[in-house]
Amino acid sequence: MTNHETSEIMTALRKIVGERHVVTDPAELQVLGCDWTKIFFVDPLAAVFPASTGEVADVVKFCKEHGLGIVPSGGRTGLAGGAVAGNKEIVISLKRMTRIDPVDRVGLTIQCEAGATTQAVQEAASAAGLFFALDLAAKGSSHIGGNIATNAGGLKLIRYGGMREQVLGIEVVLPDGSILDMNSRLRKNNTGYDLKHLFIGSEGTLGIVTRATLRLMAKPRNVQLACIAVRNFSDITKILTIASMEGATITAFEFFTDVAHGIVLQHAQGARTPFQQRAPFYVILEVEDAVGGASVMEPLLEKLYENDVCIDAVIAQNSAQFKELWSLRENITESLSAHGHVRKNDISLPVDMLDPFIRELVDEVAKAPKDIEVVLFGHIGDGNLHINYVGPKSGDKKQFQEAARKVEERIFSLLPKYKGSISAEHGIGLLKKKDLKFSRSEAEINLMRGLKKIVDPAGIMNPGKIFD
Ligand code: FAD
Ligand code: 2HG
Ligand code: ZN
Repeated sequence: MTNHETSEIMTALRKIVGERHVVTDPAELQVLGCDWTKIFFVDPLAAVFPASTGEVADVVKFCKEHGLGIVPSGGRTGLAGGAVAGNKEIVISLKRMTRIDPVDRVGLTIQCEAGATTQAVQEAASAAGLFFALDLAAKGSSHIGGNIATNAGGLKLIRYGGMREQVLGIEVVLPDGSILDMNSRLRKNNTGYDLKHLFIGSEGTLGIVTRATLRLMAKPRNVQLACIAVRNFSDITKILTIASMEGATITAFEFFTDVAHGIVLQHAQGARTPFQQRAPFYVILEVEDAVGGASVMEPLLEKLYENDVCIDAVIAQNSAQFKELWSLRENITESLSAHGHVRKNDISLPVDMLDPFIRELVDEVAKAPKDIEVVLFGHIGDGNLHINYVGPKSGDKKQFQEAARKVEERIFSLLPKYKGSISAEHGIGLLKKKDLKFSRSEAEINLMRGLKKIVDPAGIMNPGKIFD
C-alpha cells in the first residue's frame, strides 16, 4: 500500500469517526493492536474508536469496500491472542461505546453498549438492587462485548453459568456493514435457530457486537467465604462432593497450589497468607446461607474435618477479610506476569476425570525442563484447570515459549482420552489454532469454516483467528 493510499484511508476513517478518533502513531498501535498475551507480532494499519453502532457499521462497510481486515477490540484482557492485529488490519475499539441504560426492574434485564466494562454493568445492577452474575478478575477492564465474543466463564460459573447464560439479546454489525438486531429482552423465544448463540464465543470472527441485553437476578443472600488448606489434590473433589451432598448452594469453588500462593505473596501488594502453616493446595469456597439465615459454612467445615479432607480453614468474618481472601485467588494472573515469562492453558475436564488427569499431568511435568515452573489454579468446581508454565524473567522470551509449547502439546494430547477441552473459557484466538483438533472433530471444524464463509465471505472479520 502506498503512502498516498494509506493517507486516503485515514482521511475516510476520520470522516466517519471524527478527527481525534483514529490512531496511527506506531507506539500507540503496538498497545492497541494487542491483547494481554503480548507474544504475537503486532502491526495494525490504524485503530478507530467509533461512538455508535452506525459509525461501526460505516467503518466496516468502508473496510469491506477496500479489502481491509478488521480486528474487533474490547478491553484487550483476552488471553488467547484474539484481539491481535498483525497484518495491517483496522482495529475497531468499542471503548467509547459505554452507555448503560436504566435497569428494567420488572423483567430483570439491563441493556448496554458493548464497550461498557463488566464492572460498570455489575455496579449498575447493584445500584438498582440487583445482580449481574458474570465475574472475573479482569472485570475493571474487560468489556461486555469482549465477554460475549469470548463467552467468558469466570468465578461464578458453577452457580450462574457463563456469559452465554447471561445474554438475552445482542446487536451485531456483520462483515458487510449491515446491522443485525437480535437485541431481544425475551426470556423465551423458540422461533427457529437462536442466531445470537452463533456470535457468542465467536471471538470477533463473525461480526462486531455493539449492544446487548443481559439477564439480572436477585442479589445472592448473605454469602460466606472460606479458604481451606488441603493436603492432596484428590481431597479437592471430595470437598466438592461433600459440599453438594450437604446441600450447600455453592457460588464459587476455586483452587490454587501453594506455588501459586507463594507467587501472589511475593508480588501482590499487601497480600498475606491466612494460615499459620502452608499447605500444598487451597480451596476458595463461597456458599449462600440457607433461607432463615442459618450458617452453612461452619457445619460444612466440620464435616470436612470429620472426613479428613481439610487441614485448616479460615472463614471471612467481614467484608475486608472477604476481599482479602478473594484477592489471593484473583491476583494470581497479574502476579504470574510480574514473576516471569508465562504461557497459559485453560483446559476443562469432566470433574470426575480431574484426579486421574492430574496424576498423568504430574508425570508429564516431571519431564519438563527444570527452569519451567508449572503453576496450577482455576475454577476447579466446574472442571476448569488453569495451567501456567512460568520461566525466569531473565531468560529469553521466545526460547521459553518454544520450550513451554512442547510441554503444552503433550498435555493437550492427553485430553481426548479424558473427553476434555483445550479451552474452557479463554478461546482459541491465535494461540490455540493448531490445537483445535484436540477438542473438535473434523466435521465440527468443517461446519465452523462453512458458517464463517457464509457470514464473512471476504474473510475480513478478525482474519486468522480460531482457524486460518
Ligand atoms: P478483548 O481481549 O479485547 O477481545 C477478546 C476477543 O473478543 C477478541 O477475539 C476480540 O476480537 C473479540 N471482541 C472484543 N470485543 C468485541 C466486540 N464488541 N464484538 C466482537 N468481538 C469482540 N476469562 C474468563 O473467561 N474467565 C476468567 O476468570 C478470566 N479472568 C481473567 C483475569 C485476568 C487478570 C485477565 C487479564 C484475563 C482474564 N480472562 C478471563 C480473560 C479475558 O478477561 C476474557 O476473555 C474477557 O472476556 C475478554 O474481554 P475483553 O473486552 O478484554 O476482550
Ligand atoms: C482466571 O481464572 C483467569 O483467573 C486467568 O481465567 C487464568 O491467568 C490465567 O491463566
Ligand atoms: Zn479462569
